[in-house]
Amino acid sequence: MKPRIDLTLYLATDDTFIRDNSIEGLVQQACDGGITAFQLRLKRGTTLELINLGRRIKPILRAHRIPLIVNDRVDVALAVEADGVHLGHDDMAPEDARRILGPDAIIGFSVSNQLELARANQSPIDYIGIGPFALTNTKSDAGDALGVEATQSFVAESQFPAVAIGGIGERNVLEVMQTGVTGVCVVSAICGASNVRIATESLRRAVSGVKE
Ligand code: TZP
Ligand code: MG
Repeated sequence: MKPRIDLTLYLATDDTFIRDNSIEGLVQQACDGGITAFQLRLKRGTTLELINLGRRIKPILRAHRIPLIVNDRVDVALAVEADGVHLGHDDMAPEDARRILGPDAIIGFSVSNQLELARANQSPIDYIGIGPFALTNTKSDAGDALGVEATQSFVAESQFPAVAIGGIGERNVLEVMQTGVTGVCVVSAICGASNVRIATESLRRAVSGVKE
């Protein structure tokens, strides 16, 4: 059976914020604080390191019933028996990922313009990530900020539930939720926080408050 993905508060990781072996601690605190979905995203490191990391994180996520999604890498998702993958326009095509991973895998697709939205709507996916919502230093090739209006129109035209990503934090999370997205995906707002658990709790409160 396909696991459910709750997009309310989706955490994605980034190498810059991860020191030594602290990722398990970060994931533990973020789970305790109330993330609802998790994406393993590292731009550096070997394939072996990524797989080993995925294997270490999986039991923490499982204990909280939070799905493990692997960024870009279908092979890594298979190796660690993750719940799914998140793909961008230059990653493996969703059709191929679906064939390889099967009907129960969760597949996410990034959308930053109309063309990608049109492609997403024809693809065998489960959700889209719309972004960047605002300026971000976390992803150098993220592109121009979409802001409220473009995000809103992408959400309205999407066949799939949508999460907004890029430059989202406590200061603008309410504005983001006004676009109709199901939730928000953040990297620095949680990974870069001095207290991961408290930052997560407060973002979760804000997003869940809007959804009630
Ligand atoms: N995709 C679009 S923007 C982005 C990704 C992975 C980075 C989001 O990071 P942050 O720190 O939440 O702005
Ligand atoms: Mg990608």
